[in-house]
Amino acid sequence: MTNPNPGGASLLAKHLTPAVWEALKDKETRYGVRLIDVVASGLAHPESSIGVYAGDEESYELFAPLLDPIIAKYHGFGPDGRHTSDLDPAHLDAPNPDPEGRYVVSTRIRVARNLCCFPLGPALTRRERRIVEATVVRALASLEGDLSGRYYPLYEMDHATKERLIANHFLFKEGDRFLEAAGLNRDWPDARGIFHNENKTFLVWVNEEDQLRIISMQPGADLEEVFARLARALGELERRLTFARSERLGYLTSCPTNLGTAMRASVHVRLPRLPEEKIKAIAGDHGLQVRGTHGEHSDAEGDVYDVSNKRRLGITEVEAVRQLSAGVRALLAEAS
Ligand code: ADP
Ligand code: DAR
Repeated sequence: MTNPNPGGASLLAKHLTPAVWEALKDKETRYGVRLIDVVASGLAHPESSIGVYAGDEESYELFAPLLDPIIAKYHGFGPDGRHTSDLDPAHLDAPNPDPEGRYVVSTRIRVARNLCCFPLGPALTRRERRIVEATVVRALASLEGDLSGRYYPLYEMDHATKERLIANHFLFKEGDRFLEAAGLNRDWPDARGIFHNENKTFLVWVNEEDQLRIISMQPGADLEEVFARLARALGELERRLTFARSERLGYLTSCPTNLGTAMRASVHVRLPRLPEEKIKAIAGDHGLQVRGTHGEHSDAEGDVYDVSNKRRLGITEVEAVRQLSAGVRALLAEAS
């Protein structure tokens, strides 16, 4: 089990001072979210890198004395910032960095979304979570063309199918200790599931860490094609659903690391000749983070690394993908 924060203190530990605790400990949002709920995961797991999860939109205002410094540290985004989005594929200039497929195994771009007028995952009741599922599944059922597909509720999925989808990077893992402590796995597997099209290039996770994780992915390094499919899908879903977002923070998510674009654009890249520390150094120089072959809290297998944008707030979607493109080019230049 990897430690996401070897040796370091979580951002919660750094910013939950006695003064902040005194100021916020008796506050409660209209959905009943209290400070102890927001910090529960980081208190249960001191090895957390961040340690907090918001229970609703109001949490980001009511508990701002704790959450704003954490947001500023992670995203470099101050309390007076205003997030802007740009999902126009015409603005993206990110030609395929590996057209011969020598290094990049696959590309995946995902965004998190939550429905407006509901709490976020940690504060959803079982009934609310089922309403979210039904609302999202109804919207997905009306998608057409290459975005059309089928929804698979988790409780109907046999173990072998689940394991195969997880191993092939299509389905979320289960039992994350940080999500468990945040209350995000409550009533599992009720109202959780996955939607995907025929060839699994467009997928939507329902009620995992966020209420939707909307994913475009395919083999190879055609960042522009993956981005265009995601942008098209988001346009269709925005016509059918109203997502939680704020002027200041963009799209709202349970973990503050996912605010703003809520986008993680990643490549699986095989780099057998580069030491991991060198890969992390080059990625870091380009604002990128390195995860293992099976995503967060996993190790690399067969020299395949998950390289993705770190910042999601105060940067547009186009800028995030351009950042990934530039970082991948730097890695391939070093690897060849
Ligand atoms: P998230 O992407 O939602 O933040 P994870 O880091 O756990 O969460 O990744 C989710 C899944 O997506 C994992 O199975 C991971 O291996 C897979 N994944 C991430 N990037 C890629 C990629 N470029 N190609 C294929 N699978 C990927
Ligand atoms: N492991 C938790 C979450 C960090 C960000 N990743 C998310 N949100 N999946 C931590 O605080 O380290």
